[in-house]
Amino acid sequence: MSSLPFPVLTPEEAAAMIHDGQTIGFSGFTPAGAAKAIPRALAQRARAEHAVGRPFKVGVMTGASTGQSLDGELAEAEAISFRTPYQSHPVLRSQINSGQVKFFDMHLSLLPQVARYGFLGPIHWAVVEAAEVTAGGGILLTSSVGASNTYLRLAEKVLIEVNRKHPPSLIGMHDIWEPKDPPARQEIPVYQVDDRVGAMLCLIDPKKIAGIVYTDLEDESSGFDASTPLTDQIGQNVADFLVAEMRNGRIPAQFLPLQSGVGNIANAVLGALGANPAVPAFEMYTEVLQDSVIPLLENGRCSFASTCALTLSPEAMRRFTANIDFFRTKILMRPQEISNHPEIVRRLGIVSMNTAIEIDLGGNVNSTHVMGRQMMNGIGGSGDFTRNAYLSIFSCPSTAKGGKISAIVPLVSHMDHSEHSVQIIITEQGVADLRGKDPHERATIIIENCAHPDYRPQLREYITMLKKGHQPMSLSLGPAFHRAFLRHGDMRNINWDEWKG
Ligand code: 0RQ
Repeated sequence: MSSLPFPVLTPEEAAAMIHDGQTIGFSGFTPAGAAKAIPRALAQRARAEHAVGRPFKVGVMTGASTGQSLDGELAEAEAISFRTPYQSHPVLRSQINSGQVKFFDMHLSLLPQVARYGFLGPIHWAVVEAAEVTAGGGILLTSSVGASNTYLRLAEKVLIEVNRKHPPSLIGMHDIWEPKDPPARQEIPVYQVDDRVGAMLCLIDPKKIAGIVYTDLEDESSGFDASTPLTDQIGQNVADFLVAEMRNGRIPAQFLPLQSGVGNIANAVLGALGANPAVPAFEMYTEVLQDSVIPLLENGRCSFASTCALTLSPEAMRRFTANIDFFRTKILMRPQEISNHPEIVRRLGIVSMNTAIEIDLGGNVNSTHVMGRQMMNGIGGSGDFTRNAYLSIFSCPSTAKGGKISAIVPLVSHMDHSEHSVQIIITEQGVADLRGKDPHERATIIIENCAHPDYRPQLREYITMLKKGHQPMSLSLGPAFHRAFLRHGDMRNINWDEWKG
């Protein structure tokens, strides 16, 4: 079956090599390029061990979130002890929130260097999906890079899933480059979005490769819901704002590279930008490339995309593969350390567009925790980009849960992005431009331009009740919206007297 000097294993044989308590660095940045067969077999193994009363849990590190075969199966088998840096699976999420799984939420760009510095302990295994492996230890990654290049280098032993769904013609789409550690660190030589600076393959000591598992499995990216009038309106507001910035000379006429988060809003924003003739053809320097960018690359509205992952639905992936020679001239996939690196984000002047769970009147953003306690997914790359962007934008619907929750609150219940990094807030209601504004001016603009009309009167009441100070802030009344939701199931019609004192 293989002319390579590595044992060909079944997924079960590969999983049998991994021991309870070990730490694994898996490929996968979103479900794109995630290892699939070995984690499934590992979950089976954990179930079998648990059935005979033996412990079996592993530490799971990836690039970002993954799909059912990795996070899903391992969580359902109760086989995860520790997880970093990002996840989005409902079962794993509930295990994190119940304290069953320890989750370390971190900036995605930092993960590879933190692993190199030894802050996360030894990495016993790298389990990585590849399109091809060479006898000399060259590994052609598939639809993402994530942190695979670093895990492959650091891990004591390596298992490879060679996935035939990904053609060897992917060669040339990856740009593998890793910085040296301080004090030998130098600049990253990416000066333009399409600069290629590294290798096409990850190169490791072939003696570390414990075996290869052959698979034929599609990525588990499901695509996105159809746009709605609400997501379309947010997308339109973002596009209109950027066009106005360009007309006012604050964005150069040739435009600036865009980063966009994942999800339906991000898809709608890119759709609106692509459809707007006033926006010139743009580049993307981003971490995740979604379905909406494929037609934009085809029709030239997006001229080049640097990304960490191709998070494409199976249909979009087939379209990409069928036209791979074209896309090889338009896309580069980089390690998350490079796709999200603050140095490059600042240098290229990236316009970052991410989604918030809630935003407060000071301009602080919560991207991760519902009601301050329940982890949603993690900070992901949003902080890497926001803190260093030329223009940082956060968008979200003005309400959640059928209007019972306001996304604009007096005080965020958890803070990921501070007022010092957040510049523009956009909901379906409008745009709040916070640049150069005093905290009290910000509060008024956020209420009048972005809050839902149902919530504006009570937000106005809040700021009129405040004692003088630099921030629009009350330690007793700030959390009132959240406390009202927890007590009454609705943030509307707040009775301030209930929360005074
Ligand atoms: O809940 O799933 O039960 O319906 O949160 O909200 O509106 O569908 O938006 O899917 O884009 O997710 C911030 C979580 C938004 C995401 C977040 C509930 C809402 C719904 C999802 P349901 P939407 P999205 C690139 C950059 C951090 C990482 C990041 C995220 C669910 O964008 O994880 O930006 N960002 N990475 O009902 C209670 C509120 C709520 C709320 C929304 N105020 N209170 N629930 N919801 N607001 C990606 C990577 O880094 C890889």
